[in-house]
Amino acid sequence: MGKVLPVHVTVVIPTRNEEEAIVDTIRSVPNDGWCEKLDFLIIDGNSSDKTRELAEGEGADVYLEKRRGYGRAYKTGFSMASGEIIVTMDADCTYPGEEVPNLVRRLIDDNLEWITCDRLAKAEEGAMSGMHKFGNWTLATTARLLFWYGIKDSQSGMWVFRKSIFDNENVRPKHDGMPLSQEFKIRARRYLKKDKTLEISVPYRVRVGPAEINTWGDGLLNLRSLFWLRFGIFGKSTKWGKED
Ligand SMILES: Nc1nc2c(ncn2[C@@H]2O[C@H](COP(=O)(O)OP(=O)(O)O)[C@@H](O)[C@H]2O)c(=O)[nH]1
Ligand SMILES: [Mg+2]
Repeated sequence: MGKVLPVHVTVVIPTRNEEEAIVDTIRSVPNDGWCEKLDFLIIDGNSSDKTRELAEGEGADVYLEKRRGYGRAYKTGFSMASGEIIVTMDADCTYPGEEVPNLVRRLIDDNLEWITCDRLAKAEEGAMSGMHKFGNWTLATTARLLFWYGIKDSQSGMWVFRKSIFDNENVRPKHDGMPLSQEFKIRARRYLKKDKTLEISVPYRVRVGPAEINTWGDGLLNLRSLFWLRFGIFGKSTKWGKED
């Protein structure tokens, strides 16, 4: 193992009924002293299964965010995270937790502020259905054409970044739903210095546990949100922190 990174890292994970995968997701991130402090912050959207108890059993901090939405969960989590570096991932074993130390090291060594992970180049067999691939391709291409921001995977949910980027209000994503993912990338590329941001390809694996995602509904919502963003129109959204 290399030298201990002198940073406090908080892994923020949104959950909604992820009892089959939350424990393995948390355990997938090495916790052997590679950084000065590592903690896990689970933002749970009213799970009706054992997700919250299981996460607490792994030593994670669990916050019950009763307001619905993936974006809503992240806005709460970002405002609450105590680490100077924030890492995100889904609670479904799709993202490579074992890569977290390398990604954080890269952020520090290359003096970056923000890394987004691309799933498309290294997606494993069966990780994305044909439909899912088509949807991702459509959204990613539309985002590239509208914003010319040079990101390959507009929908990925694994980011590694310094919490200080949010000192700039323009970098804070606003959407309460799934479109927060593309919005965050667009804002990071527009409002941070280009050479402080990077997209890195990581493995993407088959989901553990049932997905609640509504393929068509979420796909169309993402597409519509891209156009709204492009023309500077913002839909209704709740505020940044724990409470409105
Ligand atoms: N807190 C919270 N988490 C959510 C909500 N919807 C989805 N999630 C979590 O967000 C992550 C991404 O959702 P997922 O179903 O994997 O979407 P996909 O990866 O885009 O297919 C998972 O860990 C979900 O459990 C929600 O309304 N509230
Ligand atoms: Mg997922």
